[in-house]
Amino acid sequence: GFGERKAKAERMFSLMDGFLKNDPFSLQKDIIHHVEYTVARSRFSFDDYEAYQAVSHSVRDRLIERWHDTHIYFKKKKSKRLYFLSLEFLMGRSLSNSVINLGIQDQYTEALSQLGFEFEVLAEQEGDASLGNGGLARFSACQMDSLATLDYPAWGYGLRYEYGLFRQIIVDGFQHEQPDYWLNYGNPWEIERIHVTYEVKFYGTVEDVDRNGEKLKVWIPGETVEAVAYDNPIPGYGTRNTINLRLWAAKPNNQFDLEAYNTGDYINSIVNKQRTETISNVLYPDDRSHQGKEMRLKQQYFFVSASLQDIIRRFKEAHNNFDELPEQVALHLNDTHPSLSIAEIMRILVDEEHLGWDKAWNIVCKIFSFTTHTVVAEGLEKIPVDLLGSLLPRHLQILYEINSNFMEELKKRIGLDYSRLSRMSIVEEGAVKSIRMANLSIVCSHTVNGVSKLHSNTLKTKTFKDFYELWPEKFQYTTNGVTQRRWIVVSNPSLCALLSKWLGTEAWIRNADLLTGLRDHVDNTGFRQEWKMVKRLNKMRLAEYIETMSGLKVSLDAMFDVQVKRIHEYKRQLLNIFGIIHRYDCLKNMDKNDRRKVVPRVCIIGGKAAPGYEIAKKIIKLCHAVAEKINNDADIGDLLKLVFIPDYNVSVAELVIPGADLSQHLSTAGQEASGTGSMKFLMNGCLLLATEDGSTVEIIEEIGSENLFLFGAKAHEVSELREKGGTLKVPLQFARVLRMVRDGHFGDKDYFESLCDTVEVGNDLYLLGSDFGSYLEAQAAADKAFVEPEKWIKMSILSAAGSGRFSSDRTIREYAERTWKIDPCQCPF
Ligand code: TH1
Repeated sequence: GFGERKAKAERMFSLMDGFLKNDPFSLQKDIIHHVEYTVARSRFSFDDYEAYQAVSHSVRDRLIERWHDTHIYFKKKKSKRLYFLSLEFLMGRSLSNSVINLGIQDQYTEALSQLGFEFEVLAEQEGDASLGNGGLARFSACQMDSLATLDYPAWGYGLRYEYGLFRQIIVDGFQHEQPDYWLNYGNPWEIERIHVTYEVKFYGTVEDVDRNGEKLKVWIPGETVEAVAYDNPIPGYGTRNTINLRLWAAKPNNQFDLEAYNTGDYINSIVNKQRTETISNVLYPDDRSHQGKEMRLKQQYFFVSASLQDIIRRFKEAHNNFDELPEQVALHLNDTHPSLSIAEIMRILVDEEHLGWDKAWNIVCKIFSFTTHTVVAEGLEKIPVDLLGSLLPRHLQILYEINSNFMEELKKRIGLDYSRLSRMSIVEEGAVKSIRMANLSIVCSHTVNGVSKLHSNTLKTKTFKDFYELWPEKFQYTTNGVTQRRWIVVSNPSLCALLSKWLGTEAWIRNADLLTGLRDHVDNTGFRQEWKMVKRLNKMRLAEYIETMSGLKVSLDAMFDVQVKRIHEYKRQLLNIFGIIHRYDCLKNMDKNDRRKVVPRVCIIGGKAAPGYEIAKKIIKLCHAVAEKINNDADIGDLLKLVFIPDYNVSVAELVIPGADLSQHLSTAGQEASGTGSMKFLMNGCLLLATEDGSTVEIIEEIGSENLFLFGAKAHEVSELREKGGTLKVPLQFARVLRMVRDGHFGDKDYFESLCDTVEVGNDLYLLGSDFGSYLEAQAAADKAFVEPEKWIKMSILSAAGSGRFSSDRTIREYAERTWKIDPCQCPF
């Protein structure tokens, strides 16, 4: 009985000798314990990596205690839960983040120094968990941190890719991709749950069955794969709450098919089984573009099916009526990637739970919310009907039925406007008949979120105009954010200390709005001096990194000018490179006297190109070619340097962002849905040079346009400029730079030709030519501000002071209150 089990549990707990203790002495004991028994190294001989492993295991133990308590508490409280479904999470490293959020960083630092180790050195042993591409994936990670910190009863669900985002290596200036087999040395941050498994089915046929007069559809699948859960504890800051990120891995299931067994084809049947493991094998490296690939669809369904089985099982443990589902469960679709969830939950409720279509549909429409991160209609996910029908035949039927019901309802509302009906249909007719995942998500979600104000307006007036007119109340926007725990506390400890000192409190770590308090000190010269020192220190760290990586020595007096993000034409790294060529050209044509007035610059560019994205790869090569020329020109010296930082990822970002004086965000206005990099730079007191796009528009509202360098066409001007295309006047400087590249100033004339073509008059989709003049003016304004250090520092302070709104805590609170309708649920200490 219950009493007996409780007594047993209590006895076991007393055997544990209470919870783990966090004083430096106890920590040392635990670390040494793990060296001996987990890492299995002899006590007195272990290297930094082994020490990192042992330390991580001791941290993991502490996470597990809180993670257990949190889940027991959530269960007891029966509060409504949020399930955050995302195919991508860019978690980066976990060690520093965990000890900081657990509030035991000082104790660990001391414990380790008594053992003869430096905490930071061990933390750097860790490899990144790169289970995502770019902004969307890092945003998911930031949101998990905020969900935990704000005590929301939330779970994240994702895929445990064995190969994360490829490693970028540069050979001869060209990008090469190498596999990121990140689990090679084990992963102390996950908990394998061999008993939490579900069968996921694919292929097969659907049969009509008559069961006691009731007509049923029965799916007879052709392939079964097993999903195994791997749990990743996510600790909140300043709370005991530690939530779960559950990632699924595919395992072949253990039942042999009898036929193979009987015919004696033992080896082949094992080889065939191994194929199923490949489902969670590798992350697709395409950012913002999609191809109708079968394996990608398999991944999506594998993820959706395992997650929903898990969610429904948990729901059924505590409730026996599906009418309660909307009060107990919120499902969030992070972009359309998990949107097969809609068909899957309908299948479960209709085919397995026998609720009947209408009842099921009413429930389903109340539980989904959807965030779209994209702008362009061409970027929206579409799945060819043939592909879907073969992989998931029953789901295709369900999608057709959802669509035909929707079309009927729509006809009643708008009449027989066939062109509008066909635009809004979930099924796209055409050369390749396909399912429009965004339309599906909009139809079934109670809320459709944009990621910035500007993006949301684009959704309402362009991308999803028809839907907005039908359901204006569904459309919301929730501006993105980033977590100050990772982007200040973990990555910039000196700034962290400075902020706490001058704000007189550490409370900003949980409440970023308090950063506005910095405005009170902006005229204090002592404060400004310290601010300057912090920046200098971070520039030093970055300069050291650049030197070890590339051998290049850079001057700390130069302006560190950074553009790091995925390489994309719309992000216009090419505009940056053209600006650098122009600067170089000017320097070459200047006399000694004029040169003395020039602000020295270290231009830093970093980012990965999708492996199949030719133009993006050429941009990387051009960057190297230009760097080669400039950096080896003795005549230029420290006045201009260009560095490409290879393999940009979360941990590199943690080093680069604090060390930047200026950062560039150059997307053609209207193209960047939000942009979250800019928020991280802003928090770190870095000035922005940017177009009025996505999140920048809102940053301006917070810090004032006088504290950043804006340029370029505004979003509402872009379509007109594009139409004028060939007739636009391009500045002479632009034509000159383009000519230099075409003429082979930077070698590889033929190779760069097609790249140059993309920005030629009449062809210049992203408007590099028409924005170039204004870009150079903004750059000149930045130079001018930099030679007045006191002015620059004030702008820097005011940037950080206005960054509070861009904390993901604010984002999550808005989602929780407005969209998910969930309440905090704080586990007692
Ligand atoms: C990005 C957006 O481009 C960026 O503007 C935004 O800040 C970020 O999401 C977070 O909202 C996107 N990343 C992806 C990745 C894939 C598909 C679409 C997008 S949009 C794979």
